[in-house]
Amino acid sequence: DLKGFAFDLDGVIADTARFHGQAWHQLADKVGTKWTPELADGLKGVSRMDSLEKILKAGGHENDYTDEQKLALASEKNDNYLKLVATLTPADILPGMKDFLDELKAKGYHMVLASASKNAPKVLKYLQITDYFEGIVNPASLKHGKPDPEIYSAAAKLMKLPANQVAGLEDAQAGIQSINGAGEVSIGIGADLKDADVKFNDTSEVSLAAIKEQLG
Ligand code: B16
Ligand code: MG
Repeated sequence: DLKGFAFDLDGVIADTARFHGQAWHQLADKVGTKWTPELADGLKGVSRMDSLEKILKAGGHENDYTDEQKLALASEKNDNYLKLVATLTPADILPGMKDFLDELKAKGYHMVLASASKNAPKVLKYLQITDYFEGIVNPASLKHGKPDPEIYSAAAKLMKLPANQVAGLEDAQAGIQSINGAGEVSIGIGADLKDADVKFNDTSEVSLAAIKEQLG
């Protein structure tokens, strides 16, 4: 039986992906990489420095910058991202997710955040939902990002639960792979997540009953 839920943040709790997208788009223009929907999609769930590398590579610029210059580019992107994120309010919680959090809390489920974003604590604060979570996996403590299972294994550990009692919610393929690799139940939100154990088209469909129905 499921006893705990690990949440991805971007694309599951709030649409911060559009802010990441805007800030990376600005950076892509600056380094001369053409911004495409495919490039944007490939950055979902990917860490800040790995995202930067992907953008540089897409334009053939991976050898144009020193490590120090790359850190400066990443920090410039983050400054722009934080300005956008500061506009978030509780009204920006994705449809149905506040009700789902309330349902889990009322029924005594464990809840933690398994986001690759170092800005996750700030985002939760702007959305005013920090208190729902008993912990946030610190992405800085991880050796490998999604799709590696490490972040979702760490989430189960935070809740002191065995993997088979944990479900993870994700909107990105890399995240679903991470959950599956950790041996947890994967809940995919959005099209094209064929490897997810439970599938929803969007957040408004997510509820305990709907999850249990699909699990059979
Ligand atoms: P930051 P998630 C991920 O969050 C985003 O999907 C990804 O686009 C971003 O690059 C990554 O966090 C790192 O974010 O620069 O704020 O540390 O989907 O795992 O919640
Ligand atoms: Mg995500």
